[in-house]
Amino acid sequence: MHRLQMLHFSKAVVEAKEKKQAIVALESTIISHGMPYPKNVETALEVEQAVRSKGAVPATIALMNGQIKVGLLREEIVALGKAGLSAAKVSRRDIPFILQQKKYGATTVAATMIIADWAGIRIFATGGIGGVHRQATQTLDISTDLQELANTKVAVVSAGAKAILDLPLTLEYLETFGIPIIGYQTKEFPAFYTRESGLQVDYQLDTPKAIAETLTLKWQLGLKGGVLIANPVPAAHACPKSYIDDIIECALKESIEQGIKGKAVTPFLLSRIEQLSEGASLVSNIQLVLNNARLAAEVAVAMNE
Ligand code: PSU
Ligand code: MN
Repeated sequence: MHRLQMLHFSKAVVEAKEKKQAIVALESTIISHGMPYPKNVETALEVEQAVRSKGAVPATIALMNGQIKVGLLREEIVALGKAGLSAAKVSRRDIPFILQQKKYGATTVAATMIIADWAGIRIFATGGIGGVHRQATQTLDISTDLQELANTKVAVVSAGAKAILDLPLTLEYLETFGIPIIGYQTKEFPAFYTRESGLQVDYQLDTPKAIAETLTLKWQLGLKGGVLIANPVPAAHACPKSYIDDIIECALKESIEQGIKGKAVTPFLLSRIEQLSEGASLVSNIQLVLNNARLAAEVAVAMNE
């Protein structure tokens, strides 16, 4: 069977394809591993609504019962949110295993990009991509998300990269692999919970139209790979920088003491930061995802024009 026959599109996504409407891909690891239940479900549904509010159709991607789902029903989002950490966190390497085992698989940025590409969806919204971890020189912990951006033809709207990472090394890695970073209405690379990082993006673009035209040119030229669209968290919902930096340091120290490794690192840190900030980081995280969903929808609509 060809892989395209293995994609299970929701009715809403099939209709959107038939009508040639703009579609935005959404990931599911953020639901199962990125936020606690029931906020994760509420947020996932609001993110879909945010995409619709800007005239595009959302397609949340996940693996369920041996199927590759492009577009989830409300009940499916609820089930994945309830499954939480018991769902598999699926990156590139995991896709065939979780399909064969017919388990719930929540797709990371990397896996969602792969499936979005198969489905012909070019724009994808997440919270913050994975990147080069601090201590990577010893642990070699570098998210597969970066390799996927280097290779797969999908643009990812993200509030920069997660502040738990080594952001200067993440930018070096992106540069090495020729992955462009567009700052939306900013010259500064945003740091997930905050708008500022002290680091610069390659290009500031100020309109969804300019972004759409640039993406179209990149791909018309046959330049492989994706683009990172860095969209800062709305100022009203950003965390104070020194406050959140101290909390991140504390959570990182605990992760080392407890020997947290591999794909457990990011979920552990996000949840510890949420506890230590008494929920403040979760508010920022939710708001930045909604903001990314709106921009992704605007870019997807502009690409359709
Ligand atoms: N954005 C969020 N929360 C998340 C993620 C993104 O606001 O939990 C997820 C994405 O699925 C991303 C993953 O691919 O974190 C990164 O995991 P790792 O560092 O293990 O590659
Ligand atoms: Mn990792």
